Amino acid sequence: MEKGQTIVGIEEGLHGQQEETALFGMGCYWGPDSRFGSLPGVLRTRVGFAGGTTEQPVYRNMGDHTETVEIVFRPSVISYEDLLHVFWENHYPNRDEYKGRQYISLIRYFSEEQKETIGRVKQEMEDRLGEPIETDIAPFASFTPAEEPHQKYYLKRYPKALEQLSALYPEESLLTPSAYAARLNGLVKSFGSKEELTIEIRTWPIPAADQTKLIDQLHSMKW
Ligand code: MHO
Repeated sequence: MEKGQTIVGIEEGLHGQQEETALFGMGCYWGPDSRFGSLPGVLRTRVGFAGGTTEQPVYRNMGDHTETVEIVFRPSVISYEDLLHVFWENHYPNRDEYKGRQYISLIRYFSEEQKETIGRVKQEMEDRLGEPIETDIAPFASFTPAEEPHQKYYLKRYPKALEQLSALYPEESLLTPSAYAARLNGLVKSFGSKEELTIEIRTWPIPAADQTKLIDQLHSMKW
């Protein structure tokens, strides 16, 4: 359950450490939710709407907002620069608009430091691409999470797995902000591997017995 910044449950120890947030739009948000969610150092992801002015956007009525993924990460494990590379290397930022702003390439930054890093990496990517990058870049203003069925969307195609997950994450509100669920949501789209995740879980600052529970479940999961 997420109460402000406090996340309780099996992953509690993972949170409350140094955290940073990134916000990217790069087409339908289900894909980047899986891709970024699979990366070691990413603590949690949420999909939602940003960059526009429409009040209380929802999937069927997002107005001038863009589909985005919010990524909370530990900068000591993965850097903002690393995330920017994953961002620009995995979509074409200069596509013609299709369905208005829904699928445009977009970044909202949270600090002057992020802004400076964006400028540097953008230049590098433009040199590589051989043309100017048209990603819509501006300071963060708002993010509205999408409806629950859109969160960890690909993982939710596996009801049997969800049932087993409910033993460790008894509520959907625990599953959506979960690092473990983010990794599984990546695995089902072939991002990351069980072996890498097993090694990573052993580094998580949670009790060893809880690490074992997650690892055992990972290896016995029936899909
Ligand atoms: N073509 C996709 C887009 C969904 S995404 C959340 C679909 O409707 O299945 O925009």
